[in-house]
Amino acid sequence: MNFCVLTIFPEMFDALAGYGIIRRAVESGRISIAPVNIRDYADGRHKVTDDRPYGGGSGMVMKPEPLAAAIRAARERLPEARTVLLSPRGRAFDQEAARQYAGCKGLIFVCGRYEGLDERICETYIDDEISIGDYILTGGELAAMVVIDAVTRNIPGVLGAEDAAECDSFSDGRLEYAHYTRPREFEESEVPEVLLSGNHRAIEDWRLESALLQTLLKRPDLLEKSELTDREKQIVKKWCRYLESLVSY
Ligand code: 4FN
Repeated sequence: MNFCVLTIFPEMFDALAGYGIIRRAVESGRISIAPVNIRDYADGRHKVTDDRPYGGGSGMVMKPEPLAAAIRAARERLPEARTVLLSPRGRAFDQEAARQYAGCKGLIFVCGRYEGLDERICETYIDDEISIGDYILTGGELAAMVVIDAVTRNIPGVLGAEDAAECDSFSDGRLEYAHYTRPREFEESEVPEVLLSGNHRAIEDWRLESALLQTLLKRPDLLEKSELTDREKQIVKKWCRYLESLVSY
């Protein structure tokens, strides 16, 4: 997968490409991350990328000409790519979208700064608008990094066979079970006995129960969307009855 990112702060993407799984994905050639400085497509001695808003008001707007030139250049490099704007008005980016984007031929991300882009760029040069969540950011760059990170781990070969992205489909739409490692006792707290038993059936059962309980307690909204098997429903019901018993009088 080839990612191209249009930004006025290309150096920010060194942080993404320089570490861990993303770094290895770059080194193995499974992905490339090419930041393009929008300023390189700006005219004049000062290479200005922003201007004052028509109609007045505070803040600055990203000028359309440098953005259009940068997008055209990126499309020349990646003719089959989708052009995606990171924007608070975009469709909510989720795991389903991460999987779908992983199947794209290429992705060109446009990162806003200041108050955002001239609207005419959004209308004519942008295929998708996506948002990583409802909070105010100072720019689209961190959002683009979140999306590149989540998309990359769905690309075949990026994760080891051990924790392949397909394995996520099990934990899909729910939280993971609680994890433990050595030592057996830490600050007066013990690892659940069953995890030391070597009984793999019992461990699998415990982990399923743990995952469902974590989700029920901490992210019940996820249970509404996820499709549970009859067995899983039984486990959730059992815990609901137990939790009810704690507050009944
Ligand atoms: N943000 C809100 C309402 C109005 C403005 C903002 C805001 C960066 C260029 C956009 C924000 C959030 C999620 C990109 C936010 C995202 C951005 C994102 C983003 C500078 C203009 C701006 C109601 C959501 C709080 C600044 C709400 N996902 N404007 O943040 O780019 O991708």
